[in-house]
Amino acid sequence: MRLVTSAAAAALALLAIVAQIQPAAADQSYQEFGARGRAVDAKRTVDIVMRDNSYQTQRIQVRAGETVRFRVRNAGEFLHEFNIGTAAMHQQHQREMRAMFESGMMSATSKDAMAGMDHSSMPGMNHGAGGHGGMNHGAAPMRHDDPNAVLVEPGKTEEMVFKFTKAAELEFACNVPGHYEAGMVGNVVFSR
Ligand SMILES: [Cu+2]
Repeated sequence: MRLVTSAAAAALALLAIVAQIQPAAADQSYQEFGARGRAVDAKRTVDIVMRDNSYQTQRIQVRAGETVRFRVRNAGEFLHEFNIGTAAMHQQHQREMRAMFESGMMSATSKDAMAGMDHSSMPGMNHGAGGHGGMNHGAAPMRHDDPNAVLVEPGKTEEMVFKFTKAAELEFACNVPGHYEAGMVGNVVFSR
């Protein structure tokens, strides 16, 4: 019995280690409450206006099962994000974003500060040859393709269609370094 227990403990410890070394880019946590939506299923469009550094709206109301089209406009002068997740997910994403800023992959005004540079030889970038349209970064942890988040450069508007599959305690937030702390966060409220 003791042997079984210690074996189980060892397995748990190993799991904990494996969980820690999982690449952050593989964060699929959003699947616990949502999925990429299809535009054809969206019966409602919610306009989001972002400024430096706040959202015009502090609260979004949705229903479980609903697909919403978010039209996200950046009326500020800096790069901003509209990301739907739990507080823990935002915290994790803030660490990743900070790393991207520190590495120069992103800047205060650009989500792809290295566009146009030849960085195909950089380790971990995996851009392949050609086809670099600024969005499709393959395995690089750019997260441009996450169904629950969109990065919008100053003056631009982007759309994101998201299906809320299950009620959860969610926030929409900007994880550009310093912005969440400055108050660039709001609540997603599920109504029945
Ligand atoms: Cu921001």
